[in-house]
Amino acid sequence: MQTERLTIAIQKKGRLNDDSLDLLACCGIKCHVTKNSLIARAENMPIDILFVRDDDIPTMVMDGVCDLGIVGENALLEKALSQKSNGASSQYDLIMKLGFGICRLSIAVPEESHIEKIAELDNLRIATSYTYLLQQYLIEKSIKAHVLELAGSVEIAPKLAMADAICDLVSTGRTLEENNLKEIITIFNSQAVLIQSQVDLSEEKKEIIELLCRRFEGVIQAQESKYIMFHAPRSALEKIKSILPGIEMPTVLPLGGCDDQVVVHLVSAEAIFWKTLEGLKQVGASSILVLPIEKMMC
Ligand code: PRT
Ligand code: ZN
Repeated sequence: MQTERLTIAIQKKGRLNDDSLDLLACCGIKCHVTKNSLIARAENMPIDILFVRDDDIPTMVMDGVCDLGIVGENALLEKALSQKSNGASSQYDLIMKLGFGICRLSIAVPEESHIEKIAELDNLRIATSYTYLLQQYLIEKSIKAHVLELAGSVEIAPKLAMADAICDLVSTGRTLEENNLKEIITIFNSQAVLIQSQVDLSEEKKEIIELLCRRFEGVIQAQESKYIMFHAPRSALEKIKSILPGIEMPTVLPLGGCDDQVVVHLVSAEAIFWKTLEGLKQVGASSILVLPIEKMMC
């Protein structure tokens, strides 16, 4: 009998494509992807990757067409709210946040506008591609603004006098700046997420999902962590513990030929800044190395 293949939908082209493919590759899924691939068969696991528009991923997972999907939380919630307004339920499980595709959905107004607070948008026009997320926010804040739906190039609406404000995704803020707009409030913080269909899956598929989730977690955890190695005087170990976050269990080894010196190895779950390294140096540490971690399994 042929093994059932798990299907994962990812964005075909765009901001989430590279990171989604990298994540799958880091999890050990080997497949050959060409520019025009619509589907790629993993060579070493019973998994098929489908390449689709990001906007279609939530529906494909909710309808059970795909077992898993990687999509921006913004696109997911917008779709879920639109389903709700049509009286349909949105069935999916949010498995985990993936730590990439980080952006925020913000309201912005022209630089020269006197508007500073959200309450001042009462009765004004806001252009957006995210009508449901925006409407939900306006209802929560009891603001009666007119929401104008635009499929793209939302930033241009104030220039064309179509709207007084916009509500769009921001990451660096450069696009707002280039269009002479200033952010007044963030209504939603987003990142890529892994979602799973609620359709009943075979035991085989459940097992692969479990294995994949463990690997996803390992990769994400590894990306956030750093491996640190340095030499230090044995007498400075207590001071070092107060400088480094999460150092309860460092590996301390003798340094060949020096009784009063040790080699310290540890994994830090937090970012390591120059200031921390300078602090270590001040208490006598030397040969300090901070290395990225590729995979991690605790
Ligand atoms: O073709 P397809 O429909 O699949 O792609 P798309 O064009 O609809 O989406 P795409 O690739 O632009 O974005 C996919 C997902 O990436 C979004 O749903 C978000 O979850 C995430 N993401 C992260 C972003 C951004 N950052 C982002 N900055 N999506 C869009 N932007 C746009 C934003 O709309 C604005 O035009 O980038 C501009 C602002 O960027 P900054 O850096 O100038 O602030
Ligand atoms: Zn899209």
